[in-house]
Amino acid sequence: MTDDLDFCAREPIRIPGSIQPHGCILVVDPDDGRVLQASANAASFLGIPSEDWPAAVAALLAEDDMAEGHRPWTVAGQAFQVAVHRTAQGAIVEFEEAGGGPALSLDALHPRLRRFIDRIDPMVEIAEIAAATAVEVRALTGFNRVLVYRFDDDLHGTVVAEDGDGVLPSYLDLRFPASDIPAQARQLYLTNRLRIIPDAGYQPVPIEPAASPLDGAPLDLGACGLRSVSPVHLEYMRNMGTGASMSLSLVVDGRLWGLVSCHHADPRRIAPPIRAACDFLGRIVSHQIGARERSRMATRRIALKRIESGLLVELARAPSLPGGLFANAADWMRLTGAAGAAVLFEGEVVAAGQAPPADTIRRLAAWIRQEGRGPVFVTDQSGHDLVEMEPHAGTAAGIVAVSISGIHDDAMFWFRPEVVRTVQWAGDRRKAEPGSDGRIHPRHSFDQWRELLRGRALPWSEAEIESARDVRNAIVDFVLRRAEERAALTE
Ligand code: BLA
Repeated sequence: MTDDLDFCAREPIRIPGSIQPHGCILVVDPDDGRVLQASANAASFLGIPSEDWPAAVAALLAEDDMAEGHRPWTVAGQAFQVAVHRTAQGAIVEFEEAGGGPALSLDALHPRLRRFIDRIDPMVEIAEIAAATAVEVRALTGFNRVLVYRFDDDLHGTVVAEDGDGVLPSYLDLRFPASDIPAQARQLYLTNRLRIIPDAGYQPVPIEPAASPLDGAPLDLGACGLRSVSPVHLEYMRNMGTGASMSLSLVVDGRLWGLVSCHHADPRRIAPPIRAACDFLGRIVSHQIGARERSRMATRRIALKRIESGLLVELARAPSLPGGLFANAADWMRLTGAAGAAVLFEGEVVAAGQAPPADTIRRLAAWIRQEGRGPVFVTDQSGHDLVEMEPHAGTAAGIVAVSISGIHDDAMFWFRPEVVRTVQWAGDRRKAEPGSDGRIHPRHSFDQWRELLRGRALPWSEAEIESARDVRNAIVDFVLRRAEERAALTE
């Protein structure tokens, strides 16, 4: 799949050289008001000839309020929704028709959003927030189907909530491969939080001239709502049976946590004020999810910290580190929620619970050191990191290892067994294949495809990894102190 990812990641999505036809753009030199570039439909869309363009935007650009987002603007007696993006290649002015799509007045939007915020505020589970979000976005926009889609560590995503009217099939609980949304698109979606494609069957409108007169480069449309989208993605939408889409980014702590993805069977426009409300809602939901994740982490940390302090007191009293750990095996394992644990100390292995054989642990420790994977090594798929671990998936598919010596292989380990899972993919993900044109095309079917996932343990949480790191620091001190005491005795 990596080849597909690379292939798709080369799609130059910020510089398509064209826009979608539900609006037009003018690129204006902010210094002299000259129009540098325009979409080929500008004269017909605005209803005025090119000589009149500079006058039509002069007052707009002179306004102090250069906030992002659309506002009403009249050109030659005709009402538009206008947004301005200031870029190094000039001010990009986007025009859309006023009143395109279903309307909801700002007066009605504000109390709606406030009620929504009040509703999700007391929710404890992220799943509840996701479900409420799908319902609210659908109520605001009237799309046939709204999905909340969450990324995992492998960048695959799962549909965790859905609201729909039954016109489009349900994708709830299905997993979509990482290659459906390539890296440069994810990068762009961190800053550009809302995308809309009102008609997947549209004819792109070229930008003329193609190169910016200011720097000779193609016009960067990254910030632009009318940006023409990648043809591969349009093919994907047609294969999925969707005529229109809108997606909102859910960004938590600077990373793309997920998307709210909206679909319609037929073309569908959403007016800028409703898009603005959805964008706002996406930001609120992102914050709420972040808050829930942080509070879950904090609660778990507090519980683990208690176990950790108890264990450290016991270890301080114990005659030796391995002896102390073994005598307190239950707490030792609970520290990270492991099913087994081991320590390699001065060449000896002491293990508790479900752990692989001592020789395997020694080789694992040597490998971690040689490959520079320490001082804290974490995996939930050890056979993937080190082939030798494959036969031991039953005890050690998941490993947290922390080194406790600067010079030897000495280390502490926690293990988790493999948990075999079935994943329901939306379509056979191996089916994105090169066509006769040598390009990679999206798969044609999104029918469920089951895959048995082997060799994987339940992933370690941040709180658990943090707890292993903490105990490592304490033990390194402890080991050093014991060594110094012994040195003092022999002096
Ligand atoms: C973009 N792919 C996207 C987007 C989504 C998806 C949401 C953002 C654009 C939008 O808002 O419509 C995928 N949509 C999904 C997924 C779900 C969904 C996973 O609703 C799940 C419920 N796509 C492919 C292949 C390639 C590819 C093989 O399948 C590459 C060859 C590319 N997808 C691709 C590209 C974009 C994209 C290039 C960026 C489109 C753009 O913004 O220009």
